[in-house]
Amino acid sequence: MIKKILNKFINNDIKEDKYAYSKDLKFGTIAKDKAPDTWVRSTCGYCGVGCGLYIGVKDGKPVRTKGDPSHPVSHGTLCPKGLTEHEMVVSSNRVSSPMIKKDGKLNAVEWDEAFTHTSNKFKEIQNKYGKNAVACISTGQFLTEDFYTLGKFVQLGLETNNYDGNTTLCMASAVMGYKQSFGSDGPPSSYEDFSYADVIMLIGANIADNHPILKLHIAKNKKITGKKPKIIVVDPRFSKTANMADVFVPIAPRSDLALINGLCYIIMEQGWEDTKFIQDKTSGYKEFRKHIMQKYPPQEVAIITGIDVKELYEIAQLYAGANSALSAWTMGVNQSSIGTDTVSAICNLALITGNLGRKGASPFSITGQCNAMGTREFGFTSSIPGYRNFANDTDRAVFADIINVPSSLIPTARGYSYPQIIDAIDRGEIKALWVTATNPLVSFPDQNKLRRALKKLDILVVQDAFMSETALEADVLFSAATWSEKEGTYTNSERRCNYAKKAVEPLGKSMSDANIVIEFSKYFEGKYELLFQNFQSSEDIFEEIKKVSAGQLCDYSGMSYKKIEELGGIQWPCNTLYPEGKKRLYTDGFECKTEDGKAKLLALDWQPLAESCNQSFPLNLNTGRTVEQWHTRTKTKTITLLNDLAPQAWIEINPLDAKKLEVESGDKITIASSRGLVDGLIVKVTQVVREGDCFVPFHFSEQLINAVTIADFDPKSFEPNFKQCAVNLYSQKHPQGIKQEEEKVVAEIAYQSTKVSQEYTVAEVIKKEN
Ligand SMILES: Nc1nc2c(c(=O)[nH]1)N[C@H]1C(S)=C(S)[C@@H](COP(=O)(O)OP(=O)(O)OC[C@H]3O[C@@H](n4cnc5c(=O)[nH]c(N)nc54)[C@H](O)[C@@H]3O)O[C@H]1N2
Ligand SMILES: Nc1nc2c(c(=O)[nH]1)N[C@H]1C(S)=C(S)[C@@H](COP(=O)(O)OP(=O)(O)OC[C@H]3O[C@@H](n4cnc5c(=O)[nH]c(N)nc54)[C@H](O)[C@@H]3O)O[C@H]1N2
Ligand code: SF4
Ligand SMILES: [Mo]
Repeated sequence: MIKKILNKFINNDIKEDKYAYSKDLKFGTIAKDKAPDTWVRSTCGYCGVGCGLYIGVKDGKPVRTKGDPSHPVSHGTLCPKGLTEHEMVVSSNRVSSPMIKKDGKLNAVEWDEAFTHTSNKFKEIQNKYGKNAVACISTGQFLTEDFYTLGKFVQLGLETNNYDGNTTLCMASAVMGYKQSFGSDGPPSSYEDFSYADVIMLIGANIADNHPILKLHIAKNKKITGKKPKIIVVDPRFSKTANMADVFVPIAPRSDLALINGLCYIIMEQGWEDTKFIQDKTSGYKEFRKHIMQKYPPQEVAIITGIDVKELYEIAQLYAGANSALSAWTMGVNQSSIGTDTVSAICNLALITGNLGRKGASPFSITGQCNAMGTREFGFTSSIPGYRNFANDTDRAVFADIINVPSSLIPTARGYSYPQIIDAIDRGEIKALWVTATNPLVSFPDQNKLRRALKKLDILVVQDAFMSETALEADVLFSAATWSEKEGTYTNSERRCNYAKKAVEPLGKSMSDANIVIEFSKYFEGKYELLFQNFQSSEDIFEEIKKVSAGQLCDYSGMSYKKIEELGGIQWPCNTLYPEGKKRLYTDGFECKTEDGKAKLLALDWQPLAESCNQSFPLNLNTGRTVEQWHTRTKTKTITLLNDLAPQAWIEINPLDAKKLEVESGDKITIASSRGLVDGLIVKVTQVVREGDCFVPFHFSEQLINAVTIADFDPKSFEPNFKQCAVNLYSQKHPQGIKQEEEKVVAEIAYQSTKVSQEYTVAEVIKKEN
């Protein structure tokens, strides 16, 4: 059989480019006609791991990528997306010219026409309805230089503060959680901590699919510490990452906060806490302890989480017994309407056990997009660049002074968040939307509501490098250069600022995002002169970023492009005190940004889901990713290798639910919530998901699962609750869907609608209802 496959690969009749990888693998060489003339050292532009790579260039086009062996993050390795990234640049889905829609069709135009048309429209709207009637959505996939420029223009040039990013769908809860606990955003950790921890707890983080190169750092652990670390995976779904676990915790959907509080209860009950650390480094212990001991006894927590009391004790003992415990999380935690508090609960657990500011000991938010971290520091969305506060007079004055603008220009408050912008469009308050490097028509929850809102706009401007679903709906399209066609920096999860070099010229008429903004600003009287006169190159922009950050927690002042390249990235803070950067925050002598310099222990409560399972919609829908595809697939859908591996959406359902629907793997079914439905999903019958749960990837616009998801947001971070909503499934044999027995529904409703803090305990209510 294997021979047969190999024969197929080396058969000359087969189109060369389609099987190029296999051929290369077989012969261990690069097909001659694709051998690059030069290799340009750069950084991967997909995920927040931030791997170092070389881009192979031939005849002005990227033709290869290969890992950079000297890079401290990836040591020469890349995942399948990094390995095929050059193909993304030359994809047939690219846009090469600005466009304007006429008679329902996008037509290529010159930049001058696109900018004149858009600026006239923006001015007309702002004159009629006020400055804030124009809104902008940015992204975690720009270079820092791009979105620093964009933020500066939107906030200080267009003077609207209705500005937010797709990062609100992603990292906002981590930002707000860190702020609550430590007084500032900023992951305190290093990837190196995966190599030093003796216990690693991965919560709602499927790193095997989504941050694969991180496994390298776990693999090094045994070599360094002499023993394999214990890995705890907390996830309602037995993800690929769960395969790595010593302890798998199949938690009830979105009950993580209760689980963590329960672990804290056991640790304090047993006297396993780190009293000295609590005393020296934290505040609020007394109230925290009282809150936990009153409300989160293990018996209660077992009911909420579905994890046995005995197992809770085992997990608590493992975590508290570690010399250094690392807890790392991503979307299973952030994407929740109690995401912010769940993040702070994870910080609480780290704090009471003294797991902060040491090798291998940290609460670590892993970032998603290549530059999610950069937007947090310099995005000008939820804070003023350099982690400054809109509401703080000094912060505004200092920032204005550094960039030489009147301080009256700096907004005194954050404007609407992403979901609030959509609501304001729906109400008719916002008339113009400028969407940059994000594709809301696939990635935003509750698509019917979103689509209704967007129809009400006077103008939709989309700035994209590819013909995305949202770009297709644009009135004006600004065609952007993408990764490898522009120069600048990305900052990864461990605060490492990496240099991404330009390897080829932008496609057609497209320009770098920073240049689009700078050129556009010239159509608004005096704005270019006020904001961008000094920006003659990417490095000029980086120099301003350095000045803006000097003396702040995210201090870049000691960096330069040259130094970043030499060192393979630099972790902030980087200044005279830490000229080569700093691996960890909150180490000895490095205080939190709270009033007393101490980390806060916070009394936080688990809350039931906004939408409970019920008789019409008795199952819970979980959504997420797979290793081969990137988000809305604009970048991956034309890459043969990736698409061959994951060509279409699927739905994972438990064998018991499959039995109720009388379906088998490969059959097609429909999924629906009270908001929308998706037809023709291919069934994968698997015990990976619990009975009553199902999982669908959100990558595929053809099977738009965000038509089904719920518009329910964390009130502190505004992050959507993407991972849970009530659905039903419909098969050919069961067109009425799954019917849940009455008893179970009653129990479910009681579970969903009862707070632990209320008069009755959950256990009592369930007993009563039954
Ligand atoms: N291949 C690939 N890699 C990517 C991306 C991509 O699109 N493709 N995107 C990047 C981006 S922007 C991001 S944000 C990251 C996301 O990376 P991850 O957060 O790892 O990705 P997800 O698949 O969205 O969700 C992670 C896990 O959360 C679990 N989960 C669901 N509900 C709960 C719950 O209630 N509790 C807990 N504990 N877990 C739960 C899911 O079952 C899933 O296994 O990936 C980045 N890397
Ligand atoms: N149901 C569900 N929905 C989700 C999630 C989930 O887990 N479940 N996850 C959420 C998360 S964490 C995220 S991060 C979002 C991601 O959602 P999106 O941000 O919508 O996803 P992308 O496909 O990465 O969109 C990026 C856009 O930028 C374009 N682009 C690429 N490079 C460039 C460039 O250099 N310049 C410009 N101007 N454009 C460029 C791409 O073509 C693409 O259209 O999805 C969110 N939606
Ligand atoms: S792990 Fe992330 S940064 Fe590394 S190659 Fe893959 S997508 Fe790129
Ligand atoms: Mo994300």
